Amino acid sequence: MTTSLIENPSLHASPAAEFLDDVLKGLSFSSRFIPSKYFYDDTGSTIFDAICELDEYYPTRVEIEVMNRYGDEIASRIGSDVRLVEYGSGSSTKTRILLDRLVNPCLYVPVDISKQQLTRTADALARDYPMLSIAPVAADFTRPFVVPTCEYELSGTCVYFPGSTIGNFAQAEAIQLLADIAHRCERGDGLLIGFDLRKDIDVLESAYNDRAGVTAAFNKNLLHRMNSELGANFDTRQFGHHAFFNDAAGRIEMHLVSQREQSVSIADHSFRFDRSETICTEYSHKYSISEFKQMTSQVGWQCQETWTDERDYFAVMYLER
Ligand code: AVI
Repeated sequence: MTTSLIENPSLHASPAAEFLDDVLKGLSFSSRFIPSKYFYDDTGSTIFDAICELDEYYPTRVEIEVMNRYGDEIASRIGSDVRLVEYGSGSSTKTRILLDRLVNPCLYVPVDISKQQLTRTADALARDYPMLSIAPVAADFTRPFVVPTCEYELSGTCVYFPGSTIGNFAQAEAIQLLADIAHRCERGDGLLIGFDLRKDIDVLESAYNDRAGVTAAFNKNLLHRMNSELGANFDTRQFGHHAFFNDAAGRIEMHLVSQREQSVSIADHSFRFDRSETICTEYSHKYSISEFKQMTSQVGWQCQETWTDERDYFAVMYLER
């Protein structure tokens, strides 16, 4: 059973105004930066699903492998009769692995910024899990939002945060988000989180520079979005895609690179770009297990268990508040 979509007030207010503010602010910095959450309109979410199918892009495949292999152990760590709240639910592919194994989950709350995808996913899950109560929430989970409750007696809440999305936040922001999640939880509640591990640079860089150019299209979709939604006039052919591993910062960085000197106008503002000047559009941090334990323990989480694949490419960690 699915309840109707709950919209977070901050999403409802004026998403276009917020997008414009963030773009104008981000393009005014000397190192230009646009938050990666703006990748995910309907087109961006569809392109992201295509990225997850690419040979070079290992994180999704490997995380699914870990979930399939250790799903029973993970489900027994989480326990029965829980409310499962998923941050950035997307197409909820990995969630199905959990839902197939969890004992009597009381309520599933997928939280996502893309309303269309949320509705599609909740409808599909409701068909496949007719006994499960589903309460989708359209929200930017970095902002406060109300988590639906349920009529049954819960043993607790488990926040599920898969997909290494935590890596897309600057480290200080990631720690803040983990602290916010802890504040929204009660003592004994769980956090099941997936994150990408440090590995060979070639493997990392290939994952973000696929041969078919799907990641490049994902990156450039941001330019199309700014043109169609903010009335910007980016010449999308005059920006290239560049992704590289910044070893000192422990992260992949994705950039849009100006191919020539050019000016772009957005609303009443004009921005000049030199040739080779970039807009950073995404960080994707790669952590070690010990680094991640350290980040989470300082904000009230205790690691209970970590599961990884055979090559130690990806980790799924269960923590308790
Ligand atoms: C959603 N997120 C974890 C992806 C990542 O790997 O950082 C987004 C992505 N960007 C390019 N490819 C995939």
